[in-house]
Amino acid sequence: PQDSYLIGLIGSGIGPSLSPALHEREADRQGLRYLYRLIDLDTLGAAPEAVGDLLRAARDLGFDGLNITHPCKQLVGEHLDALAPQAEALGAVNTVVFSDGRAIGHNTDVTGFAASFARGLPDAPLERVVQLGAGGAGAAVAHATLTLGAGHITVTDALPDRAADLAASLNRHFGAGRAAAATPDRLAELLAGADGIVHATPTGMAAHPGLPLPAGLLHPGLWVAEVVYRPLETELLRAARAVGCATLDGGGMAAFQAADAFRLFTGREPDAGRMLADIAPL
Ligand code: SKM
Repeated sequence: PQDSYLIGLIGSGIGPSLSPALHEREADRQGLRYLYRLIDLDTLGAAPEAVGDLLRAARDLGFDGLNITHPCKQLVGEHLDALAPQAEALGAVNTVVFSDGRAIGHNTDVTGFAASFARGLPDAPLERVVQLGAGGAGAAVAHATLTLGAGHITVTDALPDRAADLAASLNRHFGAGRAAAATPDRLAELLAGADGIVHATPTGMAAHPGLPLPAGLLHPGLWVAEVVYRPLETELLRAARAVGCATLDGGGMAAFQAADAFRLFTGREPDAGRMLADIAPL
């Protein structure tokens, strides 16, 4: 196998991304030469639709692979030669591998959340799951949760159409009756009978402080899985732990999606546990 790699991230406003450090540190520990560069649409003054041209440029200039983030994950697919099943099912790509002149799309947000959940909440009951948030991250984690064997998932979103669209697409993919959409005013009733909550809205990030639901709806019979990882300890996780819920922070998804991408780029096995340990101090 080769021993030097050039990887990029295409997206908007990606200056604070942890990906360069996560990938390069793991590569350093494996003795690989590995550069992870930011290709920021904002810096380039480029529109999201430029992702196709940027992808071809990166391939032509010798990049081995790319991560793709907001707002390009759903735009890049049409520029690829093939899609792995997770990316095809979701209609979103976060990892592109160049090999023999072909560009193959993958989605490691799905596999990353699944790996994090399996590791962090291995015994969590999955009969009835409530998910807050039906945006890009929400679609990925809902796919992961149903792939992990969740019986039924109810998705809420401040935009009711977005929740309905995600539920419809989950039912098409996983079978009728596996998913439903609900408005946030039904959360009390939904959570009373649920096994756990997946949180996939931006609330709790530094720019969107606060709780995504009334704290009084949390009860000790729920587990709570968070997608936000900056900060690692969100107000939701603190409130959930205070009432006795088992919790999973967002660091695992961040680390495991990077680990899965690293494996795809290099063909080498990353030490995902070490990558996870890198997240907290970053
Ligand atoms: O899916 C990931 C992507 O691989 C990298 C990333 C980042 O570095 O900000 C965010 C997510 O979209």
